[in-house]
Amino acid sequence: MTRLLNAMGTLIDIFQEYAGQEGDAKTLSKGELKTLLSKELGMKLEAAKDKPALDKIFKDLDSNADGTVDFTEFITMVAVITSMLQSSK
Ligand SMILES: [Ca+2]
Repeated sequence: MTRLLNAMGTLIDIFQEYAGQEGDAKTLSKGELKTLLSKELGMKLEAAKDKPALDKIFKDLDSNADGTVDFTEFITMVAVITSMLQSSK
């Protein structure tokens, strides 16, 4: 397994782990997204005051506005954040 294929496999594993927690196992609910952002990106979104921020992130990611974040929408977020990390390196 090459490093890049390994990294891609990790992205799929992470998405499936959180998407499978409740409801449709192929998409992230808002609650699943919150847990993923918290555990995998260290984002603190637990407090009630953080709800507007979470709502905005979810709405921005849900580009087809179906109320869930699918894998394509998830990897778009990963690509944007990765690009930001790369330009600050
Ligand atoms: Ca969606």
